[in-house]
Amino acid sequence: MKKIKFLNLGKHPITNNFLSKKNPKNEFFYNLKLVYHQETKLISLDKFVSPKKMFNSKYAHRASASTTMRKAYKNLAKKIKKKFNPKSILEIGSNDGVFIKHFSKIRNIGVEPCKNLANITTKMKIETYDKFWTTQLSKEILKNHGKFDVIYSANTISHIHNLEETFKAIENSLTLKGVFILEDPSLLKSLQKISYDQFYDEHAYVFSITALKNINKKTGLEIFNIDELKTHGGSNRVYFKKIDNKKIKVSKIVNLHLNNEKKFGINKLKTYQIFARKVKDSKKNLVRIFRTLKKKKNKIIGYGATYKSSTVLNFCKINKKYISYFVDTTPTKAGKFTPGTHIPIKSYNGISDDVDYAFLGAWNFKDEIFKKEKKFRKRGGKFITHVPYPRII
Ligand code: JHZ
Repeated sequence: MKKIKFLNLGKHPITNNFLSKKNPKNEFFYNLKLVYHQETKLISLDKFVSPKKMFNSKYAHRASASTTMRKAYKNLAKKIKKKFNPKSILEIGSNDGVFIKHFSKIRNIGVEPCKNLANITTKMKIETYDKFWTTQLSKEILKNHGKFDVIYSANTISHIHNLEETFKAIENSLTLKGVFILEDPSLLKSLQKISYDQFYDEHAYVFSITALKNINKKTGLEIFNIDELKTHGGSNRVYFKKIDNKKIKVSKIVNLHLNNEKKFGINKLKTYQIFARKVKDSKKNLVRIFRTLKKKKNKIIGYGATYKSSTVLNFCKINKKYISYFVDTTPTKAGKFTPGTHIPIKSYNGISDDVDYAFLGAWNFKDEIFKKEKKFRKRGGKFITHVPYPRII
């Protein structure tokens, strides 16, 4: 299968590797390059990083760290119960249980390779397999629990390298009427917002509906519906059914998405070459903002030490010369340093009075953050963002 490189984002560390030491020895770096797959129209990293290096018992991200996400998962659980009335549900990438805990009255099983996270849901009495999703694991789960009416996976399938195996194992684990629901950042939105930070070690892929359709030609699954979401800067919730299940009709929305993507040029290499040029401009302009502010002796901090921001900081070479420290509400990140750029991370305790600017690492939570930081903004404090273009807001 032919793949063509269109963007080189340079050397990057493991995004989950929040460092305990300021200047660690032997920090691992890899080359972050993006490629376009000519046949399937998939966009992926050129070379994948070993899953064990990324997903381990020190996994820092907690899906329940934001109010927005806690509410979103609660509402989705309600919607799934109403729409599909499942008797059993499996979640691939169950993280800290923020979603699956809402299904305590039916058979609810989690799959979570990061042991520290799997321990959290096990303690919540949710049977959790602390393993990677593979054909072998799917067979083990099938033997122990049978097939599932709903399989759900948010921000995880894009992290798994072998897509054909992944989808086939899912298809095989669904009951006849079963549905698979996937949620991942939207390629179209990432291209429109020049949010190149959706690409990092964990995000092996950023999916378009076109590519999802193409790679499922041989898996026995068919897309029947799509919800457009605001979460993570613009995501798609994609509903799959078994091809043989004729009771569920394919919504017109699916073709609408495919046509929109076609119009935008998702199927053309040229689109990605234009994107690459815009990403390089974005870098120049963001660096210019930081340099100008720093020359005028402004104090800049980072807000939300996201995995995404690791791509921005390392690509633009923005380090502690520019950002004094990050604040983040995730307890496991506090007291650590950002991977690659070694900026200290402090636990969130409001924005201190001497701060002039805050770089929005968690730009996808801008509304939640602006609501919370009224005092900072009232006293003249400003945010810096790079999405959809570098500017001060
Ligand atoms: P957030 C993670 O990426 C990793 P990240 C992962 N690979 C993935 O796919 C995506 O999630 C979906 C903090 N915060 O969700 C909390 C504040 O400090 O954008 C989080 O550390 N104050 C699994 O890291 C971070 O920001 C706040 O008020 O890019 C948000 O991380 C809010 C709202 C958040 O995902």
